[in-house]
Amino acid sequence: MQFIPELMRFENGSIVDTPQKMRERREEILRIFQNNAYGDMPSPVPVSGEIVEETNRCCSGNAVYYKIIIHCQFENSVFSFPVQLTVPIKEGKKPLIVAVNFSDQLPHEYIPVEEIIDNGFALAVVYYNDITNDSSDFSDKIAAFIPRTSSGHDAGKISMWAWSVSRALDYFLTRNDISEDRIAVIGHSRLGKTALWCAANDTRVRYVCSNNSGCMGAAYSRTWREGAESVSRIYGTFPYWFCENMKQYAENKAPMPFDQHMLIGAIAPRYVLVNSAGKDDWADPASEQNSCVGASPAWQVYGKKGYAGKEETYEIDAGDLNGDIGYYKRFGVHFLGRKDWLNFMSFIKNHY
Ligand code: GTR
Repeated sequence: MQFIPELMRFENGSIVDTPQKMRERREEILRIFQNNAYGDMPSPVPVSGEIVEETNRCCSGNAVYYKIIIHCQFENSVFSFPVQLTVPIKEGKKPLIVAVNFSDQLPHEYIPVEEIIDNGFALAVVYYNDITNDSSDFSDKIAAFIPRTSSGHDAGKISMWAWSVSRALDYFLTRNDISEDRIAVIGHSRLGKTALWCAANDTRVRYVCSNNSGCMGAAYSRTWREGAESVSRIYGTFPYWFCENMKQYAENKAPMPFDQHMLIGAIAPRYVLVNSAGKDDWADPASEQNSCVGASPAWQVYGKKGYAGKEETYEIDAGDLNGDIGYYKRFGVHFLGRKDWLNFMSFIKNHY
């Protein structure tokens, strides 16, 4: 695989060395990823939320649980999807973590609701199959509302899932119990890729955690190693996550105009936590860490530090949660667990 991208250089060759230029570079990077990787991010549409279930008995009386239907108004029809919102019972506006997840079950093995509530966070769960199926079927749910064209960069499924988180935010930000400047998004694996892509596009997301997101998530493709997923493998198995233009890179027919430090860099100067797992070779923990290092100049141009951890590969159960970009490699396998959540909540609180 050949690579041409430099984070801090525009496509026309000029250097990115001021915050204003970085903001422009961000636009360019988003366009590069839309045109060559994830496909277009669908446009926003007017949104409303309808509460269909509510109980204050949640978490043994510590939280209010709401089931809400988000209605997205397209030109001639409405696309609706459910979200679950759990809000601690206490005064004032609460920070919100939106988890885009593999299940609508709650609690779920990936989501320790009670502990999240005890830490003072409101929690919203978006179930990805409610948005569009994780398959090559582009006729279901939101996919049916987005016309397919011959552009080569129609929205892939990751863009659709990311879009839905932003539409849920449109609604959450109308509520008076949610703190608009403390919005976080978390996702695991393919949904960790989704969380990063959502945060890159949506500047209302102040904190993002990609958990074990690997190839086309946080992992730097340039430092790919044997045993890890490659761009060719991921596109070969899951072409529908992406757009058709990615095929040429998967087949090594053209140099890749992006790498994942650029995706992370597009989130600057906001906060990114990259969580890896020691036994998750497929997601390439060392390359996930390398992207953090590679993305840092996007923060430095704002006078911030970016990644503040080690450059050498971390041992197990080590990392840094203090930088603007955090990185942690926990013990164990591909999973979103309690330790990952504790890290994310600490990371957020470190950056209030
Ligand atoms: C794997 C895929 C990874 C990762 C993972 C997951 O099969 O190759 O990129 O996304 O699935 O989402 O669990």
